[in-house]
Amino acid sequence: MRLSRATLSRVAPAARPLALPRLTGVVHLGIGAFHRAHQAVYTERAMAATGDDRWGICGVSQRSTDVADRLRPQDCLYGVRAGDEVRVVGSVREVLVPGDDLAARLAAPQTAVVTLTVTEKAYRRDTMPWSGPGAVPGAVPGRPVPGAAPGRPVPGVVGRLVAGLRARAAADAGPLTVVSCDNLPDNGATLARLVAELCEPPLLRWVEENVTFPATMVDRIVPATTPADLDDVAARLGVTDLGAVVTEPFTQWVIEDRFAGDRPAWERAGALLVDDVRPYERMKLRLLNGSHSAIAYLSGAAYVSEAVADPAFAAFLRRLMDDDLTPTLGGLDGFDLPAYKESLLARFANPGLRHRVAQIAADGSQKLPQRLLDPARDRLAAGREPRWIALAVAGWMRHVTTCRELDDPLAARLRGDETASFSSTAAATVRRLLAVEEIFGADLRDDRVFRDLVTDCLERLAADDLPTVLHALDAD
Ligand code: CS2
Repeated sequence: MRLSRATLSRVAPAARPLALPRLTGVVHLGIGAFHRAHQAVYTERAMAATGDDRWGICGVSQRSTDVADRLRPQDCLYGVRAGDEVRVVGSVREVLVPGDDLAARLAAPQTAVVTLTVTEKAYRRDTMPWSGPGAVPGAVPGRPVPGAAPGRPVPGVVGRLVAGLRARAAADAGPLTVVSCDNLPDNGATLARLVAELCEPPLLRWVEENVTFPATMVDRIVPATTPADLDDVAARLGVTDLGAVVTEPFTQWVIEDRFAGDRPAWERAGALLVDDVRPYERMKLRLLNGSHSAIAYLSGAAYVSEAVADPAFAAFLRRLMDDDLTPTLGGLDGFDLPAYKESLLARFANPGLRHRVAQIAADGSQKLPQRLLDPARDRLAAGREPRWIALAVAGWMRHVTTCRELDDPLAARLRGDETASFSSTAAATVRRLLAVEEIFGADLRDDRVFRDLVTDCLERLAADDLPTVLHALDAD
């Protein structure tokens, strides 16, 4: 028996949805496991706390029909298991797939908020219509893209969003708040800039007057769902659920309080609305995501929990956080950073979460800059040697040059001629990869101290096993 509104009565009362909305007020771009375990849960809780049932979610898949195929037969209901608790979430009302009329949803007057979890690479400037391999002839920023039409928007998430904004402006459907929930610094302003580049002047004026792009920090560890997870959730719910997600109990959402119009009462669901998200965002991107990337490229474990179960590796993560990352954080007066760091290690150690390091290792070119390279810059500017960051970056370089299949939008360039071996010297590899300016910028490419640190670490990783390398670096 499949989960649906009709079969909800078979689910234990405590596991039934907290709210079943009547209207759709939110459009979410990128309805993957993360959204279903994060914003969708906050939105449902907000509706339950206030009784305001206008905030159903229209989820949008960017590329495949997989989520729609799973959720549509279930009336878009799905279970979230966090620790030992499973509950069916009721906030999603429909799922759109590529080709569906997203612009009409964005132009609907009852849509007041758009949220996005579309991963770092959707924000790449070099995929805009006037640059990169997919460039459209004659395309320039600030002019309609040649060939683009309401039914045929510019490809990419930002292109589809702009087509929706154009439809909304034409329909005079009122203000809209667009909330980027991706792990990027200044995610709101970054998205606003990309949107502006795709808008012709009259549309840009309308956007400036009617649309805001608050910044947010989102946090919840959500591994990709496995068949075993689906079996487990089905056993707990008593019905089959092909849309289930398994996550951790911890969840956090900090949102810049800059809304253009109405919104769900997310603060009633535990979200923090603040004037300035940056201190939180920096702390999370550097300490949590930075540590995650270090685990992905150095530990050699298959799962995050296995990596941190090794005391020597956990000690390395502490040094990375304490010596190289924490000194780059500010504006967190009164916040208990030592406790936050310990809580991160405890979350990573959670044996109930089967979080594959391969999931984190993907798209390194899009993740390293904000997680590890910006803090490296800060340390270098302070005259310090960020050796633990350098070790993680060397681990990434080893990964890039030796892993069997590199899952990264810059894969072709990163691989270069060095296929699957340390055929060249560490120094040559470091020099070649540091020259990829989209990742390292000209400043880190030309920074002798940084280059020497990374080269030293890569040489050590090639010569010795990780415990030996960690021990030697610690003793230096
Ligand atoms: C992870 C994040 O895959 C990754 O790169 O670092 O998805 C991480 O699990 C989340 O940001 C946690 O909030």
